[in-house]
Amino acid sequence: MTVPLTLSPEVAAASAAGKPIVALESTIITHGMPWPQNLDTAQRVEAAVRDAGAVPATIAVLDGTLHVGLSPERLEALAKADDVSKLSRADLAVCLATGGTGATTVAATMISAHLAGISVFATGGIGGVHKGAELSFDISADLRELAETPVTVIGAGAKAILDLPKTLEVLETQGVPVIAVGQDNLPAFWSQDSGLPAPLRLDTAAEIAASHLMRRKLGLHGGQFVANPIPVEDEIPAAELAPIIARAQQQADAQGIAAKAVTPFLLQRIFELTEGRSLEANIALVLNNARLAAEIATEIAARQ
Ligand code: PSU
Ligand code: MN
Repeated sequence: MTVPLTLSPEVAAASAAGKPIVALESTIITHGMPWPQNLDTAQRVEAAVRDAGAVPATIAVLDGTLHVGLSPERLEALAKADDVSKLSRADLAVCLATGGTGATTVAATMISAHLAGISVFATGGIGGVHKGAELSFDISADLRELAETPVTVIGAGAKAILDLPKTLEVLETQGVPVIAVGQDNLPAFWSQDSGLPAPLRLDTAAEIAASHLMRRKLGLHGGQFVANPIPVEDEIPAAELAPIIARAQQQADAQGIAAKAVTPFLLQRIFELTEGRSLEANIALVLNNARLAAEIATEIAARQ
């Protein structure tokens, strides 16, 4: 029995030629953004990767096959569908074994990218330790995946809906390098600055690529988390967002939202409470991450 894995023709050709490839997740399309901005963003992110000289590989499970690289038609169908499962590490095998369809989270996208030989993956933000985790135990499987699977993940920090100090503690315990790009503090997704010092700082794509390859030489399991701050002109300052996030969290608690539903619920409520501004910032930061990921993938390909 083999893994039902299909590379798109473009990704297969890039892979055979040793060209830089950037993996992209699909949960952000199906659960992280509303239609039609989700499709428009997914297309623009792919274009941003291409403009920076790399090949995009958007990843999803369609009818029991793990697709690495989606045709424009498949991407559009996925963005339009409203009954797609959210697949993390725990869900991937069941979905594939039963012929299901699902969108991959950061964790499942890392697993898939690694299977396809892709080292670099761009997203918006990673999952982390939720506020109130001391009672709910809600800690994203993304953190454990970063400790396990050797893919460099570029995000704009962790979402301010999370408990950021606890998220950093878990990443440190798991031995995951958290690298802020070009600044000392950890960025906080919609905001440039979380107010927390980042454990590590690097300033160039070349340094991040060298560090990725050094981990491989050392035989270390797991990936790197690269926290790339949102451009200043696109950010929503943390102080402005804090009361909005608190309100969204209260509503989630009052409605008993739990498990997989928490992140999509909070993102949707924050979208409504900011009258769409959070989505605009989210789109800008994903594009920014796609560009940096393409540079890092190019640096890694040049050194191999
Ligand atoms: N970042 C976004 N939007 C999203 C997510 C991240 O801007 O929708 C998704 C990612 O797929 C991430 C997931 O892996 O949320 C985390 O979900 P959970 O907290 O349930 O592990
Ligand atoms: Mn969770």
